[in-house]
Amino acid sequence: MASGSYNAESITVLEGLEAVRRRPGMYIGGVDKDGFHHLLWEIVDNSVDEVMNGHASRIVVTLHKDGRTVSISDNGRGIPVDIHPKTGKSALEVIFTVLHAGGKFDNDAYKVSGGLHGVGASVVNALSKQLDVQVRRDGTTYHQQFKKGKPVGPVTKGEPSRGTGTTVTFTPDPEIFRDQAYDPEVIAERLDVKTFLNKGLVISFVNEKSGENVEFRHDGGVATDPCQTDKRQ
Ligand code: 0RA
Repeated sequence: MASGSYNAESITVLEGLEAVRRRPGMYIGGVDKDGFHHLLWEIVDNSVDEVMNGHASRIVVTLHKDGRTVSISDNGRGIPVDIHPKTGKSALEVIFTVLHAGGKFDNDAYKVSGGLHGVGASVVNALSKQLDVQVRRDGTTYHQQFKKGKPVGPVTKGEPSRGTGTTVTFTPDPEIFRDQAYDPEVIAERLDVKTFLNKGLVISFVNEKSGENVEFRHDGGVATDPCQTDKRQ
């Protein structure tokens, strides 16, 4: 079946996106401040998984000047961009458009300990005015863009790149979240807790509104408890 044709698969994808947009509360709890921030935690958690599985060491979260657009970057393996045999679509597109895509992968390569990558990514995408994914792998840069969860075009190959990793940039849809904006203090607190709970995790927070740049790390994770630190001496 030709990719992009109007087949059963694309109808299911569109129904999934519509279901999320019609009843966002069913997927993210609500469209208030918590729901708005929940979108960011979903994407950060995918990068945290990549770090905790030993494939990445750093995450950078950027709050852009508009106060609503955020980027989450990691130096992991990069989301796979190979074409999924059954759909003729890239793995990236499936992860970002199929509800619970993680569970639908029958390829073990996409299953990782501690969960499945991509669960939640399609929900964030469906609720975003715009979402861009940039993947660095195989010495090159791949790019795909979505609006309200629908791909604007296929994955395209861009400039050569050193290293590997993924950057997701999204703006929550104001039709769904009205006049919400990201709260830098809420973000900083959450990222700090994440690095406290995950040993070795380093997260930078770049606030382009204020010009501040903070690095969160708690070397030794929960084991930095002074009682436990003492026992090692
Ligand atoms: C599945 C397979 C592979 C990478 C990822 C998922 C992946 C997902 C995310 C989400 C945010 N950052 C990520 N980085 C990686 C790699 C499979 C392979 O290279 O063989």
